[in-house]
Amino acid sequence: MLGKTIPVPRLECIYGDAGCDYLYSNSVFLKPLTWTDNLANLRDRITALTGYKFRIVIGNQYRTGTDSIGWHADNEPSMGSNPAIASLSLGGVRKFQIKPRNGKPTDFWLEHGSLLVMHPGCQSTHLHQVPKTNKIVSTRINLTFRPHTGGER
Ligand SMILES: O=C(O)CCC(=O)C(=O)O
Repeated sequence: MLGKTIPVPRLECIYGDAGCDYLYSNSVFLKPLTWTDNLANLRDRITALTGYKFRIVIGNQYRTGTDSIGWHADNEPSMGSNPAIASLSLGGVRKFQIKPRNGKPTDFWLEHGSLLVMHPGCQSTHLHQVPKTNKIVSTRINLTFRPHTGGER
């Protein structure tokens, strides 16, 4: 992380094609590990389902209800304009909220095995988050499969 440790309220990792480095919030730098067979298999199955190609996957682990991700759009330039993002949820159920930039949120309860697809354009018009909760929740893992414009093919 550019020589600095920046705490995020969840655990994070990245896998992907060589050279597809990822910088977000102008401060958190992630360097992809090589695709594992299982992750590459999931990537290819999701591409077959959606028609979208992916070059990186970011993993988030929400250990307890205190772990979260705040309102944001996934609009980092390294994904190109209007990225399609496919989000696979595993483990505990958490509330996912999405809202137009100046609008009211809609809630989804993302269950184990659910695949949420944010189609091109969504990141320009909408924000999303997984809020903290006081409820007892099981650990959840989320995998977001994303495009990338750089790196080696
Ligand atoms: O955990 C989720 O469902 C959302 C993850 C997310 O918004 C992100 O990785 O940018």
